[in-house]
Amino acid sequence: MRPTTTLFIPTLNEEDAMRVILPQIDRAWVDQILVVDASTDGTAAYAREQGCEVVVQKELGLRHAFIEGFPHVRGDWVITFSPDGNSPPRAIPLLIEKMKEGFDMVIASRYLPPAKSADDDWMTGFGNWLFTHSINVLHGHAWSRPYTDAMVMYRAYRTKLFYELDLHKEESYAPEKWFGTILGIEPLLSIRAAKRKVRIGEIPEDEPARIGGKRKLQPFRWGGAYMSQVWRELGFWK
Ligand SMILES: Nc1nc2c(ncn2[C@@H]2O[C@H](COP(=O)(O)OP(=O)(O)OP(=O)(O)O)[C@@H](O)[C@H]2O)c(=O)[nH]1
Ligand SMILES: [Mg+2]
Repeated sequence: MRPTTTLFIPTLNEEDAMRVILPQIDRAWVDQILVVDASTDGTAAYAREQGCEVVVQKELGLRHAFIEGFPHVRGDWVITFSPDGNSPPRAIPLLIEKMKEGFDMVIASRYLPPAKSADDDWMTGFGNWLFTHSINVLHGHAWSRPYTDAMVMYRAYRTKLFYELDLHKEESYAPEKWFGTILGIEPLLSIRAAKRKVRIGEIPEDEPARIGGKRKLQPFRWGGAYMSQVWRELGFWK
C-alpha cells in the first residue's frame, strides 16, 4: 500500500495568506489537510469552509501547535507547511517523490542552490546559517551529507519520527524557560535526526516573502533558546 500524507498547517492569524495559498494546493496531492489554529481572525472559519480539518489549539506557542496537533495526524508521512506564503505549494509533490526514495525526512531547503529566501533579513539569514552549521559540526552531520537548512518548517518526514525523537515531551524544550519564550520544533528535530543518523534528504525550494499578517518570530529569545538547545543536546538525550 502507498504511504499516506498529511499536510500539517499551524496558523496564528494568517487569514490573508491562507486565502491566497490554500487554493494553490491540489487536494489530490495529500490525504489529509490538518490546520492547527490559534487565531482570533477568520483563519479557522475559512479553513473549514475549504474542507480542511481544524484543531483549535489550547496552549499558545508554536511547539504546542505540534504537540496538540500530532495526535490528529493520520498520514504515514507529514509535511509541515507555513501558510504565510513562505512555503511554495508546488514543492508538496516534490517532497513526497523524494520521500519515496527511502528517506525518513526530506527538507525543502532555502539554501540549497538554486533556491533563495526572499523572506530573510541579514539577521535571520545569518542566524539560520549559524544554527545549521553548528548542528552539522556538533551533532555529527557534517561528514556525511550536511544540512544546508536545519531550521526551515517546510519539510516531510515519517510521522512516527516526531515520537521516536521525543518531540512530544515537555523536557525536550527546557531551554525555552530560560529565555521566556515558546519554541518551534524544527531545530530540535534536525539535531535529534542527525544524532540518530536517520536518512535525511533535501530538495531546493525558495522561500517567498510573507503575505500579509504579522511576523511571529522572536529573533533574540528564539536565537538564545535554540543555541542553548544545540549545546544541551551534546549531553542530553541519547
Ligand atoms: N497554531 C499556531 N501557529 C503559529 C503559532 N505561532 C506561529 N504560528 C504559525 O506558524 C507559521 C510559521 O510562523 P513562524 O515560524 O513563527 O514565523 P513567521 O512569523 O512567519 O516569521 P518569518 O517567516 O520569519 O517572517 C505561521 O503560519 C504562523 O502563523 C502558534 O502559537 N500557534
Ligand atoms: Mg513565516
